[in-house]
Amino acid sequence: MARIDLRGDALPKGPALRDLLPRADFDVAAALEKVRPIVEAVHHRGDAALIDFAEKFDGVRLESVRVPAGALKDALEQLDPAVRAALEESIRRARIVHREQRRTSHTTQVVPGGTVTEKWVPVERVGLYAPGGRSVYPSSVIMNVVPAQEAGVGSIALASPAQAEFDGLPHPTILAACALLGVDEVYAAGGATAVAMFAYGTESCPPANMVTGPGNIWVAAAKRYFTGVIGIDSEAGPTEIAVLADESADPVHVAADLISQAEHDPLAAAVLVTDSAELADAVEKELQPQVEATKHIEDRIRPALAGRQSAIVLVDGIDEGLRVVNAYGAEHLEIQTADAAAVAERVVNAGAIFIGPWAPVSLGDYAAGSNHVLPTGGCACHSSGLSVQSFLRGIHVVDYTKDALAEVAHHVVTLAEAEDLPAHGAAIKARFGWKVPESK
Ligand code: HSO
Ligand code: ZN
Repeated sequence: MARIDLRGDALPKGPALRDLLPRADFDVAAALEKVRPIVEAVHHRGDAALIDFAEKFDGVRLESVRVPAGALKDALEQLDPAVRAALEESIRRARIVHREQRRTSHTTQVVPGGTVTEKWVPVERVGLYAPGGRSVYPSSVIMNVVPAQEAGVGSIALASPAQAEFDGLPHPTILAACALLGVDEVYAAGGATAVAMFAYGTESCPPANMVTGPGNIWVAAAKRYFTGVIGIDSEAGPTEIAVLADESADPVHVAADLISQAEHDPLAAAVLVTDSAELADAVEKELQPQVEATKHIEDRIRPALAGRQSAIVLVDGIDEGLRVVNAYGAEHLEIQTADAAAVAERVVNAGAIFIGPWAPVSLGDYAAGSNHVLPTGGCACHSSGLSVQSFLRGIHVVDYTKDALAEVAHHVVTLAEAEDLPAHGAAIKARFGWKVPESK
Protein backbone atom coordinates (compact mmCIF):
# COMPACT_ATOMS: atom_id res chain seq x y z
CA MET A 1 0.00 0.00 0.00
CA ALA A 2 1.11 3.55 -0.66
CA ARG A 3 2.26 5.61 2.33
CA ILE A 4 1.29 9.20 2.95
CA ASP A 5 3.52 10.77 5.59
CA LEU A 6 1.66 13.57 7.36
CA ARG A 7 3.99 13.81 10.34
CA GLY A 8 5.35 17.15 11.47
CA ASP A 9 4.66 20.11 9.20
CA ALA A 10 3.32 17.87 6.43
CA LEU A 11 -0.14 17.90 8.07
CA PRO A 12 -1.92 20.96 6.66
CA LYS A 13 -4.01 23.08 9.02
CA GLY A 14 -7.15 23.78 7.00
CA PRO A 15 -9.29 22.18 4.30
CA ALA A 16 -6.18 21.43 2.18
CA LEU A 17 -5.87 18.23 4.23
CA ARG A 18 -8.74 16.67 2.34
CA ASP A 19 -6.89 17.01 -0.97
CA LEU A 20 -3.98 14.97 0.37
CA LEU A 21 -6.14 12.01 1.32
CA PRO A 22 -6.66 9.06 -1.02
CA ARG A 23 -9.95 8.66 -2.87
CA ALA A 24 -11.18 6.62 -5.84
CA ASP A 25 -12.16 8.21 -9.13
CA PHE A 26 -15.88 7.60 -9.37
CA ASP A 27 -17.07 9.81 -12.18
CA VAL A 28 -20.85 9.65 -11.94
CA ALA A 29 -21.25 12.71 -14.20
CA ALA A 30 -19.52 10.89 -17.09
CA ALA A 31 -21.64 7.76 -16.56
CA LEU A 32 -24.78 9.91 -16.64
CA GLU A 33 -24.42 10.49 -20.38
CA LYS A 34 -24.30 6.75 -21.07
CA VAL A 35 -27.27 6.10 -18.83
CA ARG A 36 -29.50 8.74 -20.44
CA PRO A 37 -30.56 6.69 -23.54
CA ILE A 38 -31.26 3.64 -21.36
CA VAL A 39 -33.48 5.62 -19.03
CA GLU A 40 -35.28 7.23 -21.98
CA ALA A 41 -35.90 3.84 -23.60
CA VAL A 42 -37.54 2.55 -20.42
CA HIS A 43 -39.63 5.73 -20.28
CA HIS A 44 -40.91 5.29 -23.82
CA ARG A 45 -41.07 1.51 -24.25
CA GLY A 46 -41.71 0.28 -20.68
CA ASP A 47 -41.54 -3.47 -20.14
CA ALA A 48 -40.43 -4.10 -23.75
CA ALA A 49 -37.30 -2.02 -23.12
CA LEU A 50 -36.63 -3.83 -19.83
CA ILE A 51 -36.87 -7.17 -21.62
CA ASP A 52 -34.53 -6.02 -24.41
CA PHE A 53 -31.99 -4.65 -21.93
CA ALA A 54 -32.05 -7.88 -19.89
CA GLU A 55 -31.24 -9.76 -23.08
CA LYS A 56 -28.43 -7.34 -23.95
CA PHE A 57 -26.82 -6.94 -20.50
CA ASP A 58 -27.76 -10.19 -18.73
CA GLY A 59 -27.93 -12.56 -21.70
CA VAL A 60 -31.41 -13.88 -21.08
CA ARG A 61 -34.78 -13.24 -22.79
CA LEU A 62 -37.52 -12.76 -20.18
CA GLU A 63 -41.18 -13.60 -20.58
CA SER A 64 -42.09 -11.07 -17.93
CA VAL A 65 -40.15 -8.80 -15.62
CA ARG A 66 -42.37 -9.51 -12.63
CA VAL A 67 -41.14 -12.52 -10.65
CA PRO A 68 -43.94 -15.02 -10.01
CA ALA A 69 -44.84 -15.67 -6.34
CA GLY A 70 -43.99 -19.35 -6.74
CA ALA A 71 -40.35 -18.49 -7.50
CA LEU A 72 -39.99 -16.70 -4.16
CA LYS A 73 -41.51 -19.64 -2.30
CA ASP A 74 -39.26 -22.12 -4.12
CA ALA A 75 -36.15 -20.06 -3.39
CA LEU A 76 -36.95 -20.01 0.32
CA GLU A 77 -37.60 -23.74 0.39
CA GLN A 78 -34.28 -24.44 -1.30
CA LEU A 79 -32.26 -22.04 0.84
CA ASP A 80 -29.44 -23.61 2.85
CA PRO A 81 -30.76 -23.85 6.45
CA ALA A 82 -27.58 -22.31 7.91
CA VAL A 83 -27.89 -19.32 5.56
CA ARG A 84 -31.56 -19.04 6.46
CA ALA A 85 -30.76 -19.02 10.19
CA ALA A 86 -28.07 -16.36 9.68
CA LEU A 87 -30.38 -14.16 7.59
CA GLU A 88 -33.12 -14.51 10.20
CA GLU A 89 -30.75 -13.44 12.97
CA SER A 90 -29.56 -10.51 10.85
CA ILE A 91 -33.19 -9.46 10.28
CA ARG A 92 -34.02 -9.84 13.98
CA ARG A 93 -31.14 -7.61 15.07
CA ALA A 94 -31.79 -5.03 12.37
CA ARG A 95 -35.42 -4.83 13.47
CA ILE A 96 -34.44 -4.28 17.12
CA VAL A 97 -32.33 -1.26 16.16
CA HIS A 98 -34.54 0.20 13.43
CA ARG A 99 -37.78 -0.12 15.41
CA GLU A 100 -36.37 2.31 17.97
CA GLN A 101 -35.68 4.86 15.22
CA ARG A 102 -39.38 5.42 14.62
CA ARG A 103 -40.39 9.01 15.21
CA THR A 104 -43.67 10.09 16.68
CA SER A 105 -45.52 13.19 15.61
CA HIS A 106 -45.04 16.15 17.92
CA THR A 107 -47.19 19.23 18.50
CA THR A 108 -45.62 22.50 19.67
CA GLN A 109 -47.78 25.26 21.10
CA VAL A 110 -46.13 28.37 19.68
CA VAL A 111 -48.59 30.83 21.27
CA PRO A 112 -51.98 30.35 22.93
CA GLY A 113 -54.25 29.20 20.06
CA GLY A 114 -51.36 28.60 17.67
CA THR A 115 -49.79 25.19 17.16
CA VAL A 116 -47.40 23.55 14.71
CA THR A 117 -47.42 19.78 14.54
CA GLU A 118 -44.64 17.87 12.87
CA LYS A 119 -46.40 14.84 11.46
CA TRP A 120 -44.18 11.97 10.32
CA VAL A 121 -45.56 10.12 7.34
CA PRO A 122 -43.93 7.19 5.52
CA VAL A 123 -43.20 7.41 1.80
CA GLU A 124 -46.08 5.57 0.13
CA ARG A 125 -44.21 3.38 -2.35
CA VAL A 126 -40.54 2.51 -2.46
CA GLY A 127 -38.47 0.62 -5.02
CA LEU A 128 -35.41 -1.13 -3.62
CA TYR A 129 -32.49 -2.22 -5.74
CA ALA A 130 -30.32 -5.26 -5.01
CA PRO A 131 -27.32 -5.73 -7.33
CA GLY A 132 -26.55 -8.99 -9.10
CA GLY A 133 -23.34 -10.02 -10.86
CA ARG A 134 -20.25 -9.53 -8.70
CA SER A 135 -22.27 -8.49 -5.68
CA VAL A 136 -25.22 -10.68 -4.79
CA TYR A 137 -25.91 -9.47 -1.27
CA PRO A 138 -29.02 -10.71 0.48
CA SER A 139 -27.73 -8.74 3.48
CA SER A 140 -28.30 -5.55 1.50
CA VAL A 141 -31.90 -6.61 0.88
CA ILE A 142 -32.30 -6.76 4.66
CA MET A 143 -30.61 -3.38 5.17
CA ASN A 144 -33.02 -1.72 2.72
CA VAL A 145 -36.24 -3.55 3.51
CA VAL A 146 -36.12 -3.47 7.32
CA PRO A 147 -35.98 0.34 7.73
CA ALA A 148 -38.66 0.79 5.04
CA GLN A 149 -40.94 -1.68 6.81
CA GLU A 150 -40.26 -0.20 10.25
CA ALA A 151 -41.06 3.24 8.85
CA GLY A 152 -44.44 1.89 7.75
CA VAL A 153 -43.94 2.14 3.97
CA GLY A 154 -47.12 0.57 2.57
CA SER A 155 -45.82 -0.65 -0.77
CA ILE A 156 -42.31 -2.10 -1.14
CA ALA A 157 -41.02 -3.53 -4.42
CA LEU A 158 -37.58 -4.91 -5.14
CA ALA A 159 -35.60 -5.24 -8.37
CA SER A 160 -32.49 -7.29 -9.04
CA PRO A 161 -30.87 -8.28 -12.32
CA ALA A 162 -32.09 -11.28 -14.31
CA GLN A 163 -29.63 -14.19 -14.08
CA ALA A 164 -29.19 -16.36 -17.15
CA GLU A 165 -28.24 -19.36 -15.04
CA PHE A 166 -31.51 -19.12 -13.10
CA ASP A 167 -33.83 -18.87 -16.13
CA GLY A 168 -33.95 -15.12 -15.98
CA LEU A 169 -34.95 -14.89 -12.32
CA PRO A 170 -32.91 -12.77 -9.90
CA HIS A 171 -30.41 -14.71 -7.81
CA PRO A 172 -32.18 -17.26 -5.57
CA THR A 173 -30.67 -15.94 -2.32
CA ILE A 174 -32.05 -12.49 -3.15
CA LEU A 175 -35.47 -14.06 -3.73
CA ALA A 176 -35.22 -16.08 -0.52
CA ALA A 177 -34.31 -12.96 1.46
CA CYS A 178 -37.38 -11.22 -0.01
CA ALA A 179 -39.55 -14.16 1.02
CA LEU A 180 -38.14 -14.09 4.57
CA LEU A 181 -38.87 -10.37 4.81
CA GLY A 182 -42.38 -10.67 3.39
CA VAL A 183 -41.60 -8.73 0.19
CA ASP A 184 -43.58 -10.35 -2.61
CA GLU A 185 -43.35 -7.74 -5.38
CA VAL A 186 -40.06 -8.50 -7.13
CA TYR A 187 -38.81 -7.63 -10.62
CA ALA A 188 -35.98 -9.00 -12.72
CA ALA A 189 -34.42 -5.71 -13.78
CA GLY A 190 -30.87 -4.49 -13.39
CA GLY A 191 -28.84 -1.31 -12.94
CA ALA A 192 -30.09 1.88 -14.54
CA THR A 193 -33.07 0.06 -16.12
CA ALA A 194 -34.38 -0.88 -12.68
CA VAL A 195 -34.09 2.68 -11.39
CA ALA A 196 -35.92 3.96 -14.49
CA MET A 197 -38.61 1.30 -14.09
CA PHE A 198 -39.32 2.48 -10.56
CA ALA A 199 -39.12 6.17 -11.44
CA TYR A 200 -41.46 6.11 -14.45
CA GLY A 201 -43.41 2.93 -13.87
CA THR A 202 -44.08 0.44 -16.66
CA GLU A 203 -47.02 -1.77 -17.64
CA SER A 204 -46.12 -4.28 -14.94
CA CYS A 205 -44.54 -2.03 -12.29
CA PRO A 206 -46.36 0.99 -10.83
CA PRO A 207 -44.08 3.99 -10.27
CA ALA A 208 -42.42 4.46 -6.88
CA ASN A 209 -41.88 7.68 -4.93
CA MET A 210 -38.38 6.71 -3.91
CA VAL A 211 -35.55 4.36 -4.92
CA THR A 212 -32.92 3.10 -2.50
CA GLY A 213 -30.22 0.48 -2.58
CA PRO A 214 -26.59 0.00 -3.50
CA GLY A 215 -25.26 -0.56 -6.99
CA ASN A 216 -22.49 0.20 -9.43
CA ILE A 217 -21.73 3.47 -11.17
CA TRP A 218 -24.70 3.00 -13.56
CA VAL A 219 -27.10 2.78 -10.66
CA ALA A 220 -25.51 5.86 -9.11
CA ALA A 221 -25.81 7.71 -12.45
CA ALA A 222 -29.46 6.72 -12.82
CA LYS A 223 -30.13 7.95 -9.30
CA ARG A 224 -28.50 11.26 -10.19
CA TYR A 225 -30.66 11.44 -13.34
CA PHE A 226 -33.78 11.27 -11.17
CA THR A 227 -32.58 13.52 -8.35
CA GLY A 228 -35.31 16.05 -7.69
CA VAL A 229 -37.87 13.84 -9.45
CA ILE A 230 -38.09 10.94 -7.02
CA GLY A 231 -36.45 10.38 -3.65
CA ILE A 232 -33.13 8.55 -3.54
CA ASP A 233 -31.07 7.40 -0.59
CA SER A 234 -27.57 8.25 -1.82
CA GLU A 235 -25.31 7.58 -4.77
CA ALA A 236 -23.46 4.71 -3.16
CA GLY A 237 -19.87 4.57 -4.41
CA PRO A 238 -17.22 1.92 -3.81
CA THR A 239 -16.91 0.71 -0.22
CA GLU A 240 -14.40 2.36 2.12
CA ILE A 241 -12.80 1.35 5.39
CA ALA A 242 -10.57 3.61 7.44
CA VAL A 243 -8.84 2.32 10.55
CA LEU A 244 -7.47 4.73 13.13
CA ALA A 245 -4.96 2.71 15.13
CA ASP A 246 -2.13 3.14 17.62
CA GLU A 247 0.60 0.77 18.75
CA SER A 248 -1.93 -1.16 20.89
CA ALA A 249 -3.77 -2.42 17.78
CA ASP A 250 -3.35 -6.00 16.66
CA PRO A 251 -1.87 -5.96 13.14
CA VAL A 252 -3.55 -9.28 12.34
CA HIS A 253 -6.98 -7.72 12.98
CA VAL A 254 -6.17 -4.49 11.18
CA ALA A 255 -4.92 -6.32 8.07
CA ALA A 256 -7.93 -8.64 8.05
CA ASP A 257 -10.34 -5.72 8.30
CA LEU A 258 -8.65 -3.74 5.51
CA ILE A 259 -8.80 -6.81 3.26
CA SER A 260 -12.43 -7.46 4.20
CA GLN A 261 -13.65 -4.30 2.49
CA ALA A 262 -11.06 -4.43 -0.31
CA GLU A 263 -12.83 -7.68 -1.19
CA HIS A 264 -15.85 -5.78 -2.53
CA ASP A 265 -14.41 -3.99 -5.52
CA PRO A 266 -11.13 -3.07 -7.23
CA LEU A 267 -12.09 0.53 -6.45
CA ALA A 268 -12.77 -0.19 -2.75
CA ALA A 269 -10.71 1.93 -0.38
CA ALA A 270 -8.69 0.67 2.57
CA VAL A 271 -7.01 3.39 4.61
CA LEU A 272 -4.94 2.94 7.76
CA VAL A 273 -4.23 6.06 9.81
CA THR A 274 -1.69 5.48 12.54
CA ASP A 275 0.88 7.21 14.73
CA SER A 276 2.90 4.01 14.97
CA ALA A 277 5.39 3.29 12.19
CA GLU A 278 5.88 -0.15 13.80
CA LEU A 279 2.20 -0.92 13.45
CA ALA A 280 2.24 0.30 9.83
CA ASP A 281 5.12 -2.08 9.05
CA ALA A 282 3.50 -4.96 10.90
CA VAL A 283 0.18 -4.48 9.10
CA GLU A 284 1.89 -4.36 5.74
CA LYS A 285 3.79 -7.54 6.54
CA GLU A 286 0.59 -9.20 7.70
CA LEU A 287 -1.33 -8.21 4.57
CA GLN A 288 0.77 -10.45 2.35
CA PRO A 289 -0.10 -13.88 3.79
CA GLN A 290 -3.68 -12.88 4.45
CA VAL A 291 -4.20 -11.68 0.89
CA GLU A 292 -2.62 -14.88 -0.43
CA ALA A 293 -4.96 -16.96 1.72
CA THR A 294 -8.21 -15.39 0.57
CA LYS A 295 -10.34 -15.73 -2.57
CA HIS A 296 -10.79 -12.59 -4.69
CA ILE A 297 -7.09 -11.76 -4.85
CA GLU A 298 -6.32 -10.56 -8.35
CA ASP A 299 -9.66 -9.21 -9.49
CA ARG A 300 -10.45 -7.09 -6.45
CA ILE A 301 -8.20 -7.16 -3.38
CA ARG A 302 -4.80 -6.47 -4.90
CA PRO A 303 -6.04 -3.66 -7.17
CA ALA A 304 -8.04 -2.18 -4.29
CA LEU A 305 -5.07 -2.13 -1.91
CA ALA A 306 -2.67 -0.88 -4.60
CA GLY A 307 -5.12 1.71 -5.97
CA ARG A 308 -4.80 5.44 -5.43
CA GLN A 309 -7.80 5.23 -3.08
CA SER A 310 -5.93 3.16 -0.48
CA ALA A 311 -2.99 4.13 1.72
CA ILE A 312 -1.28 4.02 5.07
CA VAL A 313 -1.30 7.53 6.50
CA LEU A 314 1.34 8.27 9.14
CA VAL A 315 0.58 10.95 11.74
CA ASP A 316 2.27 12.26 14.89
CA GLY A 317 -0.42 11.22 17.36
CA ILE A 318 -4.06 10.26 17.78
CA ASP A 319 -5.16 13.92 17.87
CA GLU A 320 -3.66 14.37 14.41
CA GLY A 321 -5.15 11.03 13.35
CA LEU A 322 -8.56 12.32 14.36
CA ARG A 323 -8.07 15.36 12.17
CA VAL A 324 -7.26 13.06 9.27
CA VAL A 325 -10.22 10.72 9.71
CA ASN A 326 -12.60 13.64 10.24
CA ALA A 327 -11.33 15.23 7.02
CA TYR A 328 -11.71 11.92 5.19
CA GLY A 329 -15.25 11.08 6.36
CA ALA A 330 -15.03 7.32 5.80
CA GLU A 331 -18.01 5.13 5.12
CA HIS A 332 -16.73 2.78 7.84
CA LEU A 333 -14.29 3.92 10.52
CA GLU A 334 -12.71 1.50 12.97
CA ILE A 335 -11.02 2.85 16.08
CA GLN A 336 -8.30 0.46 17.18
CA THR A 337 -6.60 2.50 19.91
CA ALA A 338 -6.21 2.45 23.65
CA ASP A 339 -9.42 3.95 25.06
CA ALA A 340 -11.15 3.57 21.71
CA ALA A 341 -14.56 4.69 23.01
CA ALA A 342 -13.15 8.06 24.13
CA VAL A 343 -11.40 8.53 20.77
CA ALA A 344 -14.64 7.63 18.95
CA GLU A 345 -16.45 10.40 20.86
CA ARG A 346 -14.29 12.88 18.98
CA VAL A 347 -15.19 11.59 15.51
CA VAL A 348 -17.62 13.88 13.72
CA ASN A 349 -17.45 12.59 10.14
CA ALA A 350 -18.04 8.89 9.45
CA GLY A 351 -20.87 6.76 8.07
CA ALA A 352 -20.51 4.30 10.94
CA ILE A 353 -17.93 3.94 13.72
CA PHE A 354 -16.68 0.59 15.00
CA ILE A 355 -15.10 0.69 18.43
CA GLY A 356 -12.26 -1.52 19.62
CA PRO A 357 -11.10 -5.01 18.73
CA TRP A 358 -14.45 -6.79 18.89
CA ALA A 359 -16.50 -4.67 16.52
CA PRO A 360 -15.09 -5.26 13.03
CA VAL A 361 -16.84 -3.82 9.96
CA SER A 362 -17.87 -7.35 8.93
CA LEU A 363 -20.05 -7.52 12.04
CA GLY A 364 -21.81 -4.35 10.95
CA ASP A 365 -22.14 -5.66 7.39
CA TYR A 366 -24.22 -8.59 8.59
CA ALA A 367 -25.34 -8.81 12.15
CA ALA A 368 -24.65 -5.90 14.50
CA GLY A 369 -28.17 -4.53 14.04
CA SER A 370 -26.76 -1.36 12.47
CA ASN A 371 -27.40 -0.48 8.81
CA HIS A 372 -24.71 -1.15 6.21
CA VAL A 373 -26.02 1.27 3.57
CA LEU A 374 -23.75 4.19 4.44
CA PRO A 375 -22.47 7.37 2.80
CA THR A 376 -19.30 6.96 0.71
CA GLY A 377 -16.91 9.32 -1.11
CA GLY A 378 -16.78 11.83 1.75
CA CYS A 379 -20.59 12.21 1.82
CA ALA A 380 -20.44 11.22 5.50
CA CYS A 381 -19.55 14.88 6.07
CA HIS A 382 -23.18 15.82 5.27
CA SER A 383 -25.29 12.66 5.06
CA SER A 384 -26.29 9.66 7.15
CA GLY A 385 -26.71 6.00 6.40
CA LEU A 386 -30.04 4.43 5.64
CA SER A 387 -32.49 4.43 8.54
CA VAL A 388 -36.20 4.58 9.27
CA GLN A 389 -35.85 8.33 8.93
CA SER A 390 -34.85 7.93 5.27
CA PHE A 391 -38.36 6.65 4.51
CA LEU A 392 -40.30 9.29 6.44
CA ARG A 393 -41.38 12.79 5.59
CA GLY A 394 -42.06 15.36 8.26
CA ILE A 395 -45.14 17.42 7.39
CA HIS A 396 -45.76 20.64 9.31
CA VAL A 397 -49.41 21.05 10.22
CA VAL A 398 -50.25 24.66 11.11
CA ASP A 399 -53.33 25.36 13.21
CA TYR A 400 -54.06 28.96 14.41
CA THR A 401 -57.19 30.52 15.88
CA LYS A 402 -58.49 33.92 14.77
CA ASP A 403 -57.02 35.59 17.87
CA ALA A 404 -53.66 33.92 17.39
CA LEU A 405 -53.52 35.08 13.76
CA ALA A 406 -54.61 38.61 14.75
CA GLU A 407 -51.78 38.79 17.25
CA VAL A 408 -49.05 38.30 14.64
CA ALA A 409 -50.83 39.74 11.59
CA HIS A 410 -48.96 43.07 11.56
CA HIS A 411 -45.61 41.26 11.41
CA VAL A 412 -46.74 39.12 8.49
CA VAL A 413 -48.01 42.17 6.60
CA THR A 414 -44.79 44.08 7.30
CA LEU A 415 -42.61 41.23 6.02
CA ALA A 416 -44.83 40.77 2.95
CA GLU A 417 -44.43 44.47 2.11
CA ALA A 418 -40.68 44.31 2.75
CA GLU A 419 -40.49 41.52 0.17
CA ASP A 420 -42.70 43.42 -2.28
CA LEU A 421 -45.40 40.78 -2.05
CA PRO A 422 -48.48 42.79 -1.09
CA ALA A 423 -50.89 39.96 -2.02
CA HIS A 424 -49.36 37.93 0.80
CA GLY A 425 -50.32 40.70 3.22
CA ALA A 426 -53.75 40.99 1.61
CA ALA A 427 -54.44 37.32 2.42
CA ILE A 428 -54.18 38.34 6.08
CA LYS A 429 -56.10 41.63 5.81
CA ALA A 430 -58.97 39.95 3.92
CA ARG A 431 -59.74 38.02 7.09
CA PHE A 432 -60.01 41.15 9.22
CA GLY A 433 -62.20 43.44 7.06
CA TRP A 434 -59.16 44.39 4.90
CA LYS A 435 -57.44 46.01 7.85
CA VAL A 436 -54.35 44.97 9.75
CA PRO A 437 -55.64 44.08 13.20
CA GLU A 438 -54.20 46.03 16.12
CA SER A 439 -51.72 43.92 18.06
CA LYS A 440 -52.43 43.57 21.77
N1 HSO B 1 -19.63 -3.45 3.23
C1 HSO B 1 -20.70 -3.22 2.28
C2 HSO B 1 -21.94 -4.01 2.56
C3 HSO B 1 -21.82 -5.49 2.47
N2 HSO B 1 -20.82 -6.22 2.94
C4 HSO B 1 -22.70 -6.37 1.93
C5 HSO B 1 -21.08 -7.51 2.75
N3 HSO B 1 -22.22 -7.58 2.12
C6 HSO B 1 -21.02 -1.73 2.26
O1 HSO B 1 -21.29 -1.22 3.50
ZN1 ZN C 1 -18.84 -5.48 3.26
